[in-house]
Amino acid sequence: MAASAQLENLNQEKQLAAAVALRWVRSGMRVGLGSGSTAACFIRLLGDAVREGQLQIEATATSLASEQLAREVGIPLVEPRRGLRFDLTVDGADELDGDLQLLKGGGGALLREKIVAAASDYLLIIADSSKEVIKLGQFPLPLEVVPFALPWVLDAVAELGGEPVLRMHPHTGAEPAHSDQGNLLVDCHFQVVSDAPALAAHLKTIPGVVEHGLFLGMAQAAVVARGTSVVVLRP
Ligand code: ABF
Repeated sequence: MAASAQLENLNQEKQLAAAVALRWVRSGMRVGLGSGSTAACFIRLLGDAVREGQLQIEATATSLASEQLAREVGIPLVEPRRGLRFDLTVDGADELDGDLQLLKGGGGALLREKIVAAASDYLLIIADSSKEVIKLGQFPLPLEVVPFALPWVLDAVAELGGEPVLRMHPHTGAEPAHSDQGNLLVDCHFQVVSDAPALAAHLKTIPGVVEHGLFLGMAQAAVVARGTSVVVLRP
């Protein structure tokens, strides 16, 4: 299949997964808004429902990009505050395995995504069929890293066999990319993550690693579009 046709199919899958995920939303909910292109499909559809008066919700976004989109489509936003919890968070993923263990952060929003996911009663993942994997790790595992710590983090990840690569700005490629928090992003090429809980625990011990992209035991369900059909996966 031509690459353009394959890309079109994936975009249609993203739209389909986003449309099905909208069924989880009820008026009165506080909703966490994910990041990435699939989550953007959901945000646009949610904005339509809010503007048409079908849903009354409040939301918090997991990235400045998603926040801007939410404002554009008319979704009322709430700022983080003590005691704030989300009834539902809808977010994408780079990889998801059969146990709904996730690898996230390809878009660089992993820190806010994990913060909002941890404050959510229900995390629903939306994905196209390309995200389903047997084992996590073929997609490089992102880390958010404090700039001062970079050299030592690169050494520590290399010792783990993770082949660390500092993420460069996607358009210029001339300078490092930065997260919404102003930190650096390091992509770790493990190829296969054989023990995700152990790796997750180890990464958090490396000084200067703010967060990693393994989301383990956090998702309650995933809506995955496979062609023109949709499956709902649960751990
Ligand atoms: C986001 O979803 C990120 O964690 C991840 O990178 C992205 C997946 O990208 P897309 O939906 O654009 O395929 O939550």
